[in-house]
Amino acid sequence: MKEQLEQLQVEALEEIKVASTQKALNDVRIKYLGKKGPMTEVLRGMGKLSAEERPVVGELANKVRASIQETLEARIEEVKAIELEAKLAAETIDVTLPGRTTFPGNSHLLQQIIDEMEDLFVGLGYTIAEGPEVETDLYNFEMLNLPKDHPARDMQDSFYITDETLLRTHTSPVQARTMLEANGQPIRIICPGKVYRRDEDDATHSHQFMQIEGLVVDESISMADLKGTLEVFVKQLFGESREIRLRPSFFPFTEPSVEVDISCFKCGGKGCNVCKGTGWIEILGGGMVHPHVLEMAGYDSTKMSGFAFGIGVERMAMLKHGVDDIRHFYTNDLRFIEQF
Ligand code: 2NL
Repeated sequence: MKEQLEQLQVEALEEIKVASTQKALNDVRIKYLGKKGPMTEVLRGMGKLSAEERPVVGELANKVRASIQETLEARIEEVKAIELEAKLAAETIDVTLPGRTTFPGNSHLLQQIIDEMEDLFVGLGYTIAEGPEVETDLYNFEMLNLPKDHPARDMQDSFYITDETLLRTHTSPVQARTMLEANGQPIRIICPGKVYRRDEDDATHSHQFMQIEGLVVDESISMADLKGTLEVFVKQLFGESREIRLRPSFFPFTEPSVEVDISCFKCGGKGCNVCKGTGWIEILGGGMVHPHVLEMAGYDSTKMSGFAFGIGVERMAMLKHGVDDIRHFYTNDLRFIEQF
């Protein structure tokens, strides 16, 4: 039995030595120390031994088991370290390699101007209203005092989709819709968005451009409210020392109508290339909402009045930044876009 135990120890230690994975070592453990293994068998057979032999063999068996156990544990630690090292070697990354470059973007210049205007008017208590770009003849023209065959429709040559639907030529239909929804109640809105006209594209015209229109309807709104509002807006976007000038004009949806100039921000009014020597720059159009427009939208024009104005966003951007061709805004040339 002694020889049997010593033989077992030699074999087990040899197998432990050559096992190179944790799984193989676990298999060795089960094979030699498991319930069905040779150690258990030897210990079971001890009953047959004499009283003198029993403690001697018992002691040896314990030693052999402890030896196998210890060697196994030591080898497991070794194998774990080897496996970890191999894993680390396989997963090595070179932290000195340059990473992938990302380019943080920013808003397009036109969007920046819209954001600036929205912030200002929201601060004055306005709400931002939006609506569809494919509009009906009713909202785009008729509700704005431009009946079918009215000659003023020629000012806004349009892209028709059917006889009754077209790409909106201004954002005013959003205002018409908002007025109808208001059911005769006061409103104060600005409407930014894309509009479309059947223009020949050139340096200052595009078949698609952006507009911001404002509309206030309430009791006793006057031209003074329009002028005061525009003064605040112009000083905020073009500088505190800007002044405005109102000239009579015509729009079918406002009466009276005005065109609004600002004192030149480049020369301050002396005359230069930006203001073409006049000292003034035309910036927007507006006026008092035509009583017929108010009535069509459900207001009692004897009790309520309103002002409205419309601004071309591209024109604002071109003036502010000295951009000489409207097409720069849409061609996505990074040399242009990245300047803003
Ligand atoms: C311009 C002039 C203008 C309006 C827009 C408007 C809208 C409603 C009622 C009355 Cl719903 N008016 N909008 C009024 C006057 C001028 O725009 O030159 N825009 C670029």
